[in-house]
Order: sequence, then C-alpha cells, then structure tokens
Amino acid sequence: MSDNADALNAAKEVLKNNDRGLYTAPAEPYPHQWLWDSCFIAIGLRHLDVERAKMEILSLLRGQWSNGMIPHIIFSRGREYRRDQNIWRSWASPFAPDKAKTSGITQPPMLAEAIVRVGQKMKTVERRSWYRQVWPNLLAYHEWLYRERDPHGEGLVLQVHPWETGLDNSPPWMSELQNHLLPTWIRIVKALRLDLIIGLFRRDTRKIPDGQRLSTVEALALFDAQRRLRRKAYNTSDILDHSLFVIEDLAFNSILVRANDHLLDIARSIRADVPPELLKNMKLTVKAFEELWDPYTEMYYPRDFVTHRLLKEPSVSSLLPLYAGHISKERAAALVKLIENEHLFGPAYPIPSTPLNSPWFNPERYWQGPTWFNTNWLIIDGLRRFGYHHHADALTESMLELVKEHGCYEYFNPITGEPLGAENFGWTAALTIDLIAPPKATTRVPK
Ligand code: 9WN
Repeated sequence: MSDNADALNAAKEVLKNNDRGLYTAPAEPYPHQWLWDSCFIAIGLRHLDVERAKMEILSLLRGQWSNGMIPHIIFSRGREYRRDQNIWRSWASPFAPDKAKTSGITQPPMLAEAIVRVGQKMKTVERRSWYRQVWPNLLAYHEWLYRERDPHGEGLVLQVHPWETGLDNSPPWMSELQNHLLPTWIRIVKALRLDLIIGLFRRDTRKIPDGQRLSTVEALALFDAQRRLRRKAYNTSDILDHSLFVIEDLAFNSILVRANDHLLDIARSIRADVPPELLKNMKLTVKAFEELWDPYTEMYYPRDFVTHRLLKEPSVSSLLPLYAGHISKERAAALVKLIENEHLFGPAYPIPSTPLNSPWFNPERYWQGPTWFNTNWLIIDGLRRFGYHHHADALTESMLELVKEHGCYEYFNPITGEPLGAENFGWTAALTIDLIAPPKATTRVPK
C-alpha cells in the first residue's frame, strides 16, 4: 500500500482543511453541511478518528425536523450566509428546528450506512451504545420517508426535486423537465436565448467553468421547482399537486433498500423494536423495487409517481440496484455487462454518470457524464456483495489512479481522466481513504 501513501496524505489534508469544527464542508464553493456528503465523509473519517466521524453524523442530526425529515443542507451560521438561508426559509415550516437553518428537502438516505460503517470501527459495547444514541433519529427519518413520501403505501418513496437525488441534472430528471415540465416563463427565456444573459450572473460558474455545471435553463428550472416547494412550506401533502417534479427516483430508492437492511441490523444488535407498520413498508419496498425493471431494455429506471410510467433514460442510477442488493443474480449479471461495455459504462476512467451512448452524454457536465467517487463507491460495495471482486478491484484501482495523478477533485472526465469541478472535494478524499483502508469482510452476499 506504500504507493498509496501520497494519495492518502493528500486526502487527509483535504479533510483537515474542509473541517469546520462540527462538520466537514464538501469544498470551497459549498460552505454548508450536506446530508449525503457528510455520510460519505464520515465513512472516510472513521479510519482517522472515530470520535470525529461520530461528530460528523451527530451534527447532521441537529438539523433533523420534528417530523423526522433530515434536510439536505444545514446552513452555516453567519451574516454572509443569510442569502442562502433565505432562499429556503426553513422557518416557514412548524417542523423545522429552531437552532439550525436548513433546506426543506432531503437527500439519499445514506445515514444508516454511515452509522454502520462508523460502528464497525468500535468494540461491541461501544458500538451498541453508538447505535442506541442514534436509533431514535434513524427510526424517525425512515418513518418520515414512508409516511410523507409514500402516500399511497406502494413501497417506493417519491422525490420532489432533483436535488433530493443528489444527482442534480441526471438525464431521466432533465429529460422529464425538457419534454414535459418546463414552466412557461423558462420556455420563453429559452426561446429568446435570454439564458445566455442570465448565465452571466450565476454564482456557481464564477470559479467552475459553465460547461462543467448545469445549463442555465436547468439551473433556472431547479430554482423554480424549489420556490414551489417553499410556497407550500415543504409540506408533502400540499406539494404533490403543486410540485414541478414528483418522481420515484432509482438512486434514492436503491439506497433506501440498503438503508432499510442496515436499520434492521442495527435494531437486532440493540434489541430495539421496529414498528410493525415500518416493517411492512420496508418489505413492500423490496417487492415494489422490481416494478422499476424494464424487460425490454433490461434495465431499472425511475418512475413517474402519478402515472407509473418508467423514465427510460439510462444513467449511473441504472447500476445502483447492485448496491441495493436483493435483485436476482441474473439481473446483477446484466448490470455488470453494462459496466464491462466500453461504449456504455466502461470507458478508460469509469464509471460515467451517464453512459457514453446516451444523447445526454457530455464528459464534462456535472452528472451528465463525469465519473464521481460516491456513485463508484456504492457500485463497488454492490459488486463485492454479488461476488464481483475482480470488477470491484479494477474500479478501485482506476479511482486511486485519478487521485494520485490529479488530487481529490469533485469529478473527472471518464474518457481522459481530466479533473473537473471543485478541487479538494470532501467525499472524493474520504472515499479515497476508505478505498485504501484494508477491506473488512463484514458484508453479506445476497441469497
Ligand atoms: C445542490 C454538495 C452537493 C452534493 C450534490 C451535488 C451538488 C448542490 C449544488 O453539491 O448539489 O444540493 O449546489 O449543485 O449535486 O450531490 O451533495 O457537494
């Protein structure tokens, strides 16, 4: 492992510099605490300092709403951040915490995975007390997911904004937007090419070239979608008829399936009762997940909540059922074939966030092509549980090569390996540390 020493040191340095005391900021352009970022960061931090890793998770819980939701952002304090806090105005909801200003939506439920991974670094007694400490929050979060986000009791949870998936501009959501959902005022902006002028005022493209971020039309739509949610104080039952997006996302539900398994393991370990209603819902999720499979294209997809129409645009989410587990060995093998195919998900620096043959593919644009460390980490974990160790090792190696060559960037060009987005990115650093750490044989192979 000595040839990994430089990458390891660089990664440690990033986490040290991004440390804001209670939590770790994703990178310089992202000064707040993000839900799934902190989960991935805790997974890396556990190898350096278990107490600090616990704190990363506990600081997330300070943002939890009284209805159980864990918000996708907890804003930094300070006058300079008022503008960001005001965009969301979490105080419009009676459920928002008094002590923290937050967003009003969630992000993929990586919490249970992070709790378990941090727990793996403890002795049994300490681990049980850790589990007991976070159990009420974890339980309340999963109960919220079903109560609010599965209103018809169908087993899959819905998302009301692309930011909830963490894959902001991924093809299935953006194609829904462009084909069916674009608000009239944005259509006009687009037709008159006013986006070229509006784009000059964007904050996010001041430090990162605009070809690597969302298009201005997409960015405007995401803000429009956010305003609609704010107008309804983020109350799901009021939002449903009002939201631009109501989609049962594939990445989110894949992560939920795995998180539910972790929740059950945690409950078993501390002999906690899981409410029967939640147990019933969790079982239904595993079953309902198979409704996302399309036998014609042999892939899983997200689904429109109302019509149940599959949104047949392949993206890196299409591979995340490997992480979910529970899918058949045959279907897992079909997904592995996609990873092996150099014209789809298998270019020189895998795994692209959008397959190379997609009309949406752009090797530099955010979640429409670049290779990201967090989705790769999820896929590696899934590959190992299905016994594809050779594939998992090869993917790990190519990721470490990227960091050794360029440092901990936010994302990378999957064809050339060129570093893109923000430098010194938290989860790239944390997951590098985790990939370098000796693997632990703790995960079960699905039946
Ligand atoms: C919006 C922080 C977050 C990640 C998301 C990534 C990006 C935010 C943004 O940054 O989203 O939440 O400003 O684009 O898409 O996955 O959690 O790193």
